[in-house]
Amino acid sequence: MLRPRNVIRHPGAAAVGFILLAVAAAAGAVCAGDAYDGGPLDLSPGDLDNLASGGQTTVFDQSPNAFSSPARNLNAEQRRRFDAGDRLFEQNWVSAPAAAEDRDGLGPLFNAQSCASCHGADGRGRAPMGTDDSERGMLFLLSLPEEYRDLYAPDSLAAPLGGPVPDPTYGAQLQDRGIHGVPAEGRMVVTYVEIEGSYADGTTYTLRQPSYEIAELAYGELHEAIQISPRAAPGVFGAGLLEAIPAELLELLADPEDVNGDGISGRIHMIYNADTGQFDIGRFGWKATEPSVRQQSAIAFLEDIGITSTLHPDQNCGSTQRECRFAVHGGHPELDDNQLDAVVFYNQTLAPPAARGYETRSDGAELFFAAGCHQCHTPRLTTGRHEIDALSGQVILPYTDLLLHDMGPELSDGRPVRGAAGSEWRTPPLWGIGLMPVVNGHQRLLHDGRAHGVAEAILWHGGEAEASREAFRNMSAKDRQALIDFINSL
Ligand code: HEC
Ligand code: HEC
Ligand SMILES: [Ca+2]
Ligand SMILES: [Ca+2]
Ligand SMILES: [Ca+2]
Repeated sequence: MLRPRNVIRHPGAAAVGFILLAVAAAAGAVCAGDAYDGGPLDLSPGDLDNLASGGQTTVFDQSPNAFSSPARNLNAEQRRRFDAGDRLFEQNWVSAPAAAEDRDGLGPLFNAQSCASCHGADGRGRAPMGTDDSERGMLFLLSLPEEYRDLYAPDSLAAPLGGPVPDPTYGAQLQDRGIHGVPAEGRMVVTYVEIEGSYADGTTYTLRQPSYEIAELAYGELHEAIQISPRAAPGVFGAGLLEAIPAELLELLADPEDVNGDGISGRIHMIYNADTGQFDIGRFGWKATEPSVRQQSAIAFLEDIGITSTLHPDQNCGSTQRECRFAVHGGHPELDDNQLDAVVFYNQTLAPPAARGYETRSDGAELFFAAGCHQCHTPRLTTGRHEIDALSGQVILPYTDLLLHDMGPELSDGRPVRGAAGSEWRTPPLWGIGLMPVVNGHQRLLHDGRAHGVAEAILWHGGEAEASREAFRNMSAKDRQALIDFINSL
């Protein structure tokens, strides 16, 4: 079963993508019938002609609803659960006390009233542009450097690599709204400076370098050592399939010491999972800080909407935020376990949309491999067992290895958290990326939405991905367009 390990760890074998493919294809043949048959090691550009990004779960929909359908292989009972979760994902929470008891408890501090207001149509949020833009698709995470842990988060000392050290007043996230009588913590301010650059053929381009500030602080100064990490809301479809990728497969993809010498050193982000009391692989969030859809959803309810659950029973108020602490709450907890289960099931079973444009993809697919994009954006994986049967054993095309990569100083948020440095990010899945303009009306990419479209996203790649970026910069205009078209066909 582990025979392929020797193959990909062979020093130098991966220096040229196609050599790896050739070697690995042989390994795939040897291993036919083994647990990882159909895994990442035996693919070639032609294999990507397969359009069913989510295996049997795939939906064939290119409309504005493309990210919002249940996995095609759910049964009738599961579809009803999906619908119940869907309603909760879209529901607007209101402040307590309210006649509708099962939907009150908003805030006291919050960023949005529903999950869907950031993950619009289950897709990507957008960073606000300028000062009067009410777009809700982004948030600011806050923390202090590790040396402040014993001062401000002594309880977390017991948990190795515990969560972020919060700001003593503002906590771990900036909430830019409050219920009546509770001042919002502050306002996110994003400004951009334009940077000029050029491709090898002389064609020029402009990138926007963002900077982030917080205005109108309502509770005094932030700690002088505060670190801010801006995050755009990613799409949520396909989350259950990502959860079902076997740990062994991710271990096979990881190469933390870059033993094979290809300049790529993806790392698994191990996260302490309070649910299971053990360390699990982080899979969700831009730095892979959450090990499960359940953990990600429960923290979103608390920090983004202000809704408590059995996982997070305390309101999101800092010790000096008086109005927040004395505000009326919506029950203990505000979200019951059945409701959390329904939302989790919904996110797990939202299907990825099929890829498109079979006829025109082949040149772009070859360039994708030639530029080494596949070294992180792993095209094809096979899921293992998931408690939801429909997600088990699926051959999927997510274009991610779920690993952390050093993306260089320009993409660094300067905020190391848990085991991830400021410049380390999880490879985001690329499935559905070409449908973002149809579904969300924009294609703002990367963790903070700074890139307008695929070309800019690639041009921001640095660190381990510098060689890939340079390969792209050195392509002819025709090849660049073919690669972009391929990405947009996913
Ligand atoms: C204020 C905007 C906002 C709201 C509201 C919000 N989210 Fe998110 N969501 C985000 C951001 C930002 C991330 C990335 C977090 C990170 O990088 O750690 C995210 C990540 C996720 C992910 C992981 C996706 C991935 O592949 O990494 C899931 C699942 C998710 N949210 C579900 C929910 C659910 C369920 C709710 C409602 C309870 C919700 N979100 C509410 C902004 C939001
Ligand atoms: C070393 C690993 C690595 C390589 C190689 C790599 N990427 Fe990425 N890619 C990432 C990571 C990590 C991010 C997220 C960075 C961030 O958000 O700051 C990313 C982001 C992206 C995005 C934006 C995705 C989104 O949802 O916002 C696109 C598009 C993309 N990459 C395409 C490519 C292409 C095309 C290539 C080859 C030319 C490539 N990447 C090579 C790791 C890699
Ligand atoms: Ca609340
Ligand atoms: Ca806060
Ligand atoms: Ca390597």
